[in-house]
Amino acid sequence: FSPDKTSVIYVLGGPGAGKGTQCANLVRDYGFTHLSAGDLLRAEQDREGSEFGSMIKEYIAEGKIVPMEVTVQLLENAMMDHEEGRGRFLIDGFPRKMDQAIRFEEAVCPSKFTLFFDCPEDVMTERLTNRGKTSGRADDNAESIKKRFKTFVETSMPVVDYFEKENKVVKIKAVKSPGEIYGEVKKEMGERGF
Ligand code: UP5
Ligand code: MG
Repeated sequence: FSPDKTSVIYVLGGPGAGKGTQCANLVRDYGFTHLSAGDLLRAEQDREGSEFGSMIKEYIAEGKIVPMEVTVQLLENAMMDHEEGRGRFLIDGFPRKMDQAIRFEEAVCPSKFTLFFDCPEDVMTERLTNRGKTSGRADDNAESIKKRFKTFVETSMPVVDYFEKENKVVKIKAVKSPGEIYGEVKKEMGERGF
C-alpha cells in the first residue's frame, strides 16, 4: 500500500473505554477497515506454529505491551491484506507505547489524528467485569484489569499526550450510552472531512 493514498486514524482509550464498540459503528457507516491490535495479537497467539504464541499470552495476562516489532509487523501485514478497503484504516488500541508510535509513524504510515475515548476507571471496571462473565478473554479478570489500567496510565497516556501536543487528538467523553457517544464521534468526523 502507498502511505500517500492511505488514511490512518488511531483509536485509543483505556481498557473497556469502548474502542471496539465505536469502531464497529464507524466501519458500518464510513467503510473503514478496522484493525484491532489486541485482536491481531490474540489471533497470532492462537495461530498454529506461531513462534510468539506463548510470549503474547504472557504479556496479555500481565497487561503489558508486547514488543513492538511483533505488533507493527502484524498491523503492516493486515494493511497489505486490505488494500482494496479504500485505504482507510481505524487502528484500534495502538500505539500504546511511545516506541510503537514513533516506529509506525516513521516506517509505516503517519496518522491523520487520534480518536481518544476518555472514561473513568470505575466505569471501565464495571464494563470489563460484566464482559468477563461471557467474553472468554483471559485478561477480563480483576487481577489483569488492574494491571491493564496501570499500563494504560504509565505507558499509553504518554502517547496520547504526545499526539495532543501535535494537535492531533480528538477527545471524546465515553461515559454515556454507545449511541450518544457515537453521535459525538460522527460530529467530530464530519468536522474533519469524513
Ligand atoms: N460497552 C462499550 N461501550 C459502552 C457504553 N458506552 N456504555 C456501556 N457499555 C459499553 O467495550 C468493552 C465492554 O463495554 C463491552 O462489553 C461493551 O459492550 C461495553 P469495548 O468496545 O470492547 O471496549 P474496548 O475499549 O475495545 O476494550 P478492550 O477490552 O478491547 O480494551 P483493551 O485496550 O484493554 O484491549 P486490547 O484488545 O486493545 O488489548 C489487549 C492487550 O493486548 C493489552 O492489554 C496488551 O497486553 C496487548 N496489546 C499490546 O501488547 N500491544 C498493542 O499494541 C495492543 C494490545
Ligand atoms: Mg477492544
